[in-house]
Amino acid sequence: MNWSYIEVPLRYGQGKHGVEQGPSKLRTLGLETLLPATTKQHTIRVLPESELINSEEHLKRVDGVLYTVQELAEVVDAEVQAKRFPLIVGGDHSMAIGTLAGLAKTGPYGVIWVDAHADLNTGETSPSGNIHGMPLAAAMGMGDIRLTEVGGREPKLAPEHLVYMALRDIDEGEIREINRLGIKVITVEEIRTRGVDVMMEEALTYLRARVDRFYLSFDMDSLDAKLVPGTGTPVDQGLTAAEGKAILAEAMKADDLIAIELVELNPSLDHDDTTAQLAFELCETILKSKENLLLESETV
Ligand code: B3U
Ligand code: MN
Ligand code: MN
Repeated sequence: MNWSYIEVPLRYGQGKHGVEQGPSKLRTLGLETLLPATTKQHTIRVLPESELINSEEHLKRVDGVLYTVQELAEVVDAEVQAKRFPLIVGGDHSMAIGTLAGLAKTGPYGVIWVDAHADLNTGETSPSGNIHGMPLAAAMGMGDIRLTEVGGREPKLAPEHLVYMALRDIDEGEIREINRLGIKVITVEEIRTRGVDVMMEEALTYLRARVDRFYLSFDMDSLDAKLVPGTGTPVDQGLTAAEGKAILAEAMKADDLIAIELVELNPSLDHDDTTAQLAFELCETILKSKENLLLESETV
């Protein structure tokens, strides 16, 4: 398998400084040594703070988000077309507007969204105006046209092609939409009682009945608040580190997985690099997955 490693040092989707340093922190911890030699590396550009003009109350720093996600959409599309497997690291979750739009260029796909939050707000329903709480709504064609039209007019994702995992902090408007659209939700409780492998199997069976490929987006706040001080909005009652790693390992076993994303590491908020270290280990789980090693040795 040929890898693509895409860094997205974006913070404009939320209000806290530091999340833009997620990718450089992972590099400091040695991430580059984990990347196979043939990996194609990219760093997506971010608008300098001095050039930010827009700050709309319901769509904060929207110009800064748009600048980055447009380029990310193009890069993701190009990498998938080149048959490389992108590992995309952030950065805040608004970047996924670009990932979702980029993947949509080559046709339908499923999504496993591992997150404490539903990220299904629009400017109207958002309690914060932060775009990192909106990427899935934008991808489904809901909300401000500047966000929904990244990568083209058509919706980038159908609600029945989405599965949430570890959701537990959902806004009122989001609950309404999840129910109205009938989106599949897998809770921490189910993961804990029935097991990661069983729930991943359930998620994949659900998606495979509808689409022939999927991507997984992993928000660091899917993990329990105690484990991740270095994320912008930690939430209690989340996944254990072992559960998080097992979800990624299970996903990596699937040969219809087309991309993976890790977001919302904020090194400035971290305590003694514990969250960064955990994010590094999650990347290690992804990059050292057994199937990957097998494929690597096959090509030597
Ligand atoms: N749902 C809230 C909070 C939030 C969303 N994503 C994160 N936090 N990380 C919102 O602002 O949309
Ligand atoms: Mn998120
Ligand atoms: Mn979240």
